[in-house]
Amino acid sequence: MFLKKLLCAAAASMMMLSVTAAAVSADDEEESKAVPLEVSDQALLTSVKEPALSFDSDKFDSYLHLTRDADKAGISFAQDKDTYYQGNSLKVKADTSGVEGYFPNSGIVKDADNNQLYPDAPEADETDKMSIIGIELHCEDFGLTTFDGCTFQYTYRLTEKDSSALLDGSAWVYAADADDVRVSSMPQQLKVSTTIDDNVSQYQSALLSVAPEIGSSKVIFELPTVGAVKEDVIYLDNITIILPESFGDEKFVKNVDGYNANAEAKATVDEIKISKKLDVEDATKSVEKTSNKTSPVVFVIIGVAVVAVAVAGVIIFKKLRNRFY
Ligand SMILES: [Ca+2]
Repeated sequence: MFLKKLLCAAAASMMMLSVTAAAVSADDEEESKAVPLEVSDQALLTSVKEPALSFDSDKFDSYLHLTRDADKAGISFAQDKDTYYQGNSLKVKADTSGVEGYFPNSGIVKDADNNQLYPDAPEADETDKMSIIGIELHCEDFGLTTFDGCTFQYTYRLTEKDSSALLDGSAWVYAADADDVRVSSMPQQLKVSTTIDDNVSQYQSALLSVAPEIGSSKVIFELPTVGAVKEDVIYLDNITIILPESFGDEKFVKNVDGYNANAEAKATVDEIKISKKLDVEDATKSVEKTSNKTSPVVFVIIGVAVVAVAVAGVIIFKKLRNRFY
């Protein structure tokens, strides 16, 4: 009996050991995916901030890629000269009768009552069960070994009409590894701005920070198209890639597609929001200033009163003088 128990205990510890070993090797595998951030040529960097991708010339074409399942939604992209943030922009279109299956962020989409819309959606790393539809950037195109630790600053335009083509009215941006597994802990959600009326020509600015040492090699702009769609889905402009502080002043990835720095940049939604707020503050201040000052009407009333008193005084004085003299 004792021997049996001992054997069982030994078997259990062997199992524990093998499980631990498997976990350690899985961890090693995870760690081995992250490579240090290096640039293949220092000349690819600049200390002057400029967009790595500006979409101002047609050279941008070789720096953009369609995602794994982009063809399922007939995703295509082209330069757009009419609706831009600065110079020209990128227009992404979809042409599909519907896409089957889940999208990578289906599991975090909530309904109006804050309940998960797709509780059975697969986990983020089960990419083979999901359709990844959209466009993506690859680190090697910009001479980088990884996007780990980099910050992406960009502008996007999403109209009410265009967003209706997307699940939850949203596009999602996140860093992924070479196997399309999302490595950003949370994807960035791009939605229509509800703060202004003009979503038609207005761009919003966005910032995506990729955490260090997570093994990212691409940034995916995911466009989960739903139902039959044959229209524009999103516009992008001026994608700036900023390296971590450890790179010193030379931390911006140089423009690769012919940036037209002389083209006038429009104000983004966020800038308009800020300036609107300032206007309100200024208005409040001027109201406060006015209320602190004595109104001119008060001076007029005082003036009239003084004159009235003076006139009354003169009349009384005259009457008294007539009585006594
Ligand atoms: Ca541009």
